[in-house]
Amino acid sequence: MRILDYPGFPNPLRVRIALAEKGLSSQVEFVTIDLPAAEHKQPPFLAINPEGTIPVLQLDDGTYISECTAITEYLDNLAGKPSLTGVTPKEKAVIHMMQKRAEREVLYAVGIYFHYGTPGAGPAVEAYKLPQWEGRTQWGAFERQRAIAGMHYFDRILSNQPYVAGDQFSMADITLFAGLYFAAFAKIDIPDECQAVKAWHAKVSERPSVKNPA
Ligand SMILES: N[C@@H](CCC(=O)N[C@@H](CS)C(=O)NCC(=O)O)C(=O)O
Repeated sequence: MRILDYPGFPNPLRVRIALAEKGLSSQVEFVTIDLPAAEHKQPPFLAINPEGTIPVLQLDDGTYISECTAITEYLDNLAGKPSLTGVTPKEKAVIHMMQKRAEREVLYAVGIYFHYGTPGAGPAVEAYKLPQWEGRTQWGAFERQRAIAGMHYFDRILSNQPYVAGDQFSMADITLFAGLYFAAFAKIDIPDECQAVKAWHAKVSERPSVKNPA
């Protein structure tokens, strides 16, 4: 298996944590896509993933799988415990739902703020984003507030349960962790009053897969 990514970016981190959780780190080869130079927006990469984003998993038969959730699901089904995407129908549905909330309300909200409220990933990448327009900064600011509201939402959830989707660490925790990692990079602090998120963050930061991702 090969992973096409760029180390240190939040979405690649999601898959690298999943690989470490599943004990699969040694089974993948990493191929660096030069994101700051916008290699992911050029035709050869767009033929692999039309969204023009990383990471992408390439299987040994040549199949390309994009989307962190799809990649994580594939890896989860390859190896045994711990399950990251759930076993029972109810677990699978709850993890899917909470993952999506962490993705949209924190990780993607931070991403939009990063691209439209800050200089973003540099001129080569930002040339492929929406051009200058009046609402650009407002949209960034709106999504920054959305990310902070998302943190408050997860604070309420984590006040009542140890992990984002219930009693077990799952793909939903990985997504929220990546969202907070991106938030720290974009200088959006976890609000002081979000003590449950802070405690969860400290606990998850101690996991071997998070301390030492693939
Ligand atoms: N929906 C994608 C999102 C991946 C994504 O946004 N990756 C970022 C890197 S952290 C990226 O490639 N950004 C490139 C860009 O926005 O131009 C997934 O889940 O894999």
